[in-house]
Amino acid sequence: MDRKWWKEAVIYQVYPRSFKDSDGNGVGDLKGILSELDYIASLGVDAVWINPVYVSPGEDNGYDISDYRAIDPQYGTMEDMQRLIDGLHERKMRIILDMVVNHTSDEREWFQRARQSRDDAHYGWYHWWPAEKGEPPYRCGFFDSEGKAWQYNAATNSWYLHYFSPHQPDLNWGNAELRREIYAMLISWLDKGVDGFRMDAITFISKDASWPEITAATLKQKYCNDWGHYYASGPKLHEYLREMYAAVLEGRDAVIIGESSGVSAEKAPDFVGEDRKELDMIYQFEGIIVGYLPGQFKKVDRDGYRLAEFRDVYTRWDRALDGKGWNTLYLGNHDQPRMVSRWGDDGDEFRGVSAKLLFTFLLTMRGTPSLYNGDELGMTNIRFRRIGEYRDIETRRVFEQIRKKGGATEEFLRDQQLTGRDNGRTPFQWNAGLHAGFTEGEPWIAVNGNYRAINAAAQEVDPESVLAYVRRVVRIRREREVLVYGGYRLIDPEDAEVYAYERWNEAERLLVVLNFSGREQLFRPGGGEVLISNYAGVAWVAGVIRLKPWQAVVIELPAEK
Ligand code: TEU
Repeated sequence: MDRKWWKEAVIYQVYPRSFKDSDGNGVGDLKGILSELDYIASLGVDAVWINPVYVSPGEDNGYDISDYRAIDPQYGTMEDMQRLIDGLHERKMRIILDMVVNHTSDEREWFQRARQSRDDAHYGWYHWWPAEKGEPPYRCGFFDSEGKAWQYNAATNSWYLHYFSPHQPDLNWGNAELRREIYAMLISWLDKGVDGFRMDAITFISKDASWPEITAATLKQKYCNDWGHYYASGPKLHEYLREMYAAVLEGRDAVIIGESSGVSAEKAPDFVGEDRKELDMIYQFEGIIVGYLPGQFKKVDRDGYRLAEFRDVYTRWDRALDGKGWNTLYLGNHDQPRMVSRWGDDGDEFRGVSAKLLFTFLLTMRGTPSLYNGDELGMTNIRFRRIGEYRDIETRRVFEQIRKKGGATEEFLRDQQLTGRDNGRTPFQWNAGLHAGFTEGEPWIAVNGNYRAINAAAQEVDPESVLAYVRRVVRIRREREVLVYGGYRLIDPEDAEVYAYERWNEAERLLVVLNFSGREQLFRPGGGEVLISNYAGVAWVAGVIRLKPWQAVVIELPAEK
């Protein structure tokens, strides 16, 4: 495998809206991030991924872009962005921008023109169904209050396609002029010094514009009963990705990471195989849906998930890409609940140790890890009770869909306490002061009430904090080549509560033992030296470790001959 900076990197994701507010309007901004660059550098990370800050009406917190080449005034100016690029580079970190090219905002000039007349040159930059043909065939609109993806437009007497909200019309990648415009825009950002892109919903860009009827039965048989799988199987997807790579990435040292809903481990090499030249890495979804009840919207088993299923997904993905392409790891981001609430135990007793265990996993697996801001403090789900507390378009629209059908809205709200996206979007908890030190104004979304106990200032002075542990494990990952390029080997695949694996190469061998339970477990590593653990001591008697609840231990073993 070729060596690349992005294979060796640890990525830190900053959600600008909730990170730090510099001007008191209650919304985080670029100057806020600039004021905390030393904090970010202190984590030891190599690259920072910034969620969208382009001009946007904010229907979907910036994922509805109306100007790709300018910064939204609520986040700052282009000068601030340039200072951010330079400030990160000065500190030896790279910057990855989030880019949304599956759709635009309906306020984007292209769409404003397109919707005036079928004769407008931009009409063909979007997808339309002429009303003389009757109603369009059903497609699912994720953020639509009726769950539909077609919206009628009177001026053109036609329907436009929107996989997300009606304010997010899908771009027509079949139009070569549009594609050229997108590539030029991406290059203009690389020219400013940006080091790569996280491409939003990129697997959805190719559509079968013969618009076949997709019945419930087809969806079930061919697409795992998931619209994401259908949307990710467009006929020209690979052709467009290759064209984009050739036009934008070829010959540059930038990275392109695709958010890849609807892609299975088996198909992953088609996207990131090193000979493919399509994407460098993808963020997969199979890991994040472990424990979801089938066919239901973000509903999880209240008894938790099964470790066997979790371990199987990560092991399958590692095998699928072994020797072929490069993997990624994440357990939280701006679309997910808080990592410790979903995958660990966020109660007072085990919050710290279980968060540390999850970081041990992320930082010792094979693949580039992305750490989501706030998770390094063990921040937890806010668990809103009422729909009015939510800001997220997804939660609000799905609530509407259920209400319109007379469904169980109370039950939906209970599920959202565990899985809703706003759980991961509450303000970063800097200190025990007003609004957790995030803003001097009124925060755009409620601050989690536990900020007096969970905050960065308190953890800075506590050598046992989650924050201190994350810094230690990040350092270990950077020092040990085996943790980047070494192989992955599963140990004891049948154990119901303990996930154990080795990372190895000719010179080094590390054994990672993770007790994914709140009970003590016995494990027999057979020797070696403890490199790090999330508890002060490791109870080791006659070759057997008595693992404490949520204990993580990394053991150095003698290298294989
Ligand atoms: O997420 C889109 C995405 O691919 C999935 O979350 C998708 O909605 C789901 O798999 C459907 O089954 C991205 C962004 O990360 C998110 O914040 C945006 O809201 C969304 O795109 C629209 O731009």
